Amino acid sequence: MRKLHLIFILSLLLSASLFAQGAGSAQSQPTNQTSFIDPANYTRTAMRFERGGVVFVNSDVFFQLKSVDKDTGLDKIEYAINEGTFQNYLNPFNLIEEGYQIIRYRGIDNGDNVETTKVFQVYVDNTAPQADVQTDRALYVSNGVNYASARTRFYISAVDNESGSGVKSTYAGTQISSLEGRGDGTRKTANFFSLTEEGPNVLYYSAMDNVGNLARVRQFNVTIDATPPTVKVQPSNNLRFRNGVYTLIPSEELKTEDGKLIITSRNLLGFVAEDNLSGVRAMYVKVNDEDFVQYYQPIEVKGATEYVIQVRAEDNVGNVSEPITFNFLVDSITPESTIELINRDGTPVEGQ
Ligand SMILES: [Ca+2]
Ligand SMILES: [Ca+2]
Repeated sequence: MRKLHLIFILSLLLSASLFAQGAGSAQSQPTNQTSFIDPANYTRTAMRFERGGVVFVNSDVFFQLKSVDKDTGLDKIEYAINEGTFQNYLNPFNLIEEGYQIIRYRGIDNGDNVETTKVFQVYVDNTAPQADVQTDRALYVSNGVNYASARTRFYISAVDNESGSGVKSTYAGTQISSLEGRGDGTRKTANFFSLTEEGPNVLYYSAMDNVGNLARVRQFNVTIDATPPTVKVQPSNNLRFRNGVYTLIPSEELKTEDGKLIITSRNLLGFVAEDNLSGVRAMYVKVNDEDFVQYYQPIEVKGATEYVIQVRAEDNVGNVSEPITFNFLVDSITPESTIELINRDGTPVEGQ
């Protein structure tokens, strides 16, 4: 009884040489350790990955067939790809076509004994994952500019191609030559990160699958707004601000007390807010003991009461200013008016 012993080996092509690799050469699983990558200097190498008994390779992996016959000696090895016909094996070969592939192979000895055909099944994956920038809250978009706050949490989502080896890691960073590992492409706390530098940011991002296919680096432009709006009293022809004190014209002769504004009745108190980047979304006012309500228009003051008004504003990415307190006094003094009879030139009319 003659026996054929065939050994099937996956060989990895490194540089110009072939090195036989054992079955344990799968890439390590993602870890919690931070890793960095320089995409411009990254070159995919031969990689094999196994999950649940399914083997994935990229097209840099070459297949080498070996067989040994102890009796009459080996004549040849034949192999066939998928439904193709058997051909003589001469040199290691790789698989270019992506997806599920079957390699059938058999040895034939000098006594024309044909080994029972063996089958090796493999998925070829040369396609990088699809990566995208995601946030935990909606961005504010104005004039084509994306705005986010310093509290906005980002993550890189990534999905590998169907029948692919799966996402190994996403990468992102503001330095294109040093992208940081950002997790497995799913939405979870460990994968979130923030951008804290105020102003325009360019976020570069990519993702790699388990057989080393790295997605082309893309960039996401976002402006970080970390500063809440500022609020102040609305400028008015009736108001003057001098020496640290508000004075209302024509009540200029009235004194102010402790920096409080003296105004006349039937006046309106207006407030304005300014924001540095994303713009003001809303203002809120609190009049005396009332609750904060959204501010839409100047507040009409009535009666000779004291007004304590707090004002705060929120920008379009959710930064809310601390309340600013303004004190106002309502001037209820009725002006004393007189009437005089005069000539066109302003001189008193005779007979008065
Ligand atoms: Ca893939
Ligand atoms: Ca702002």
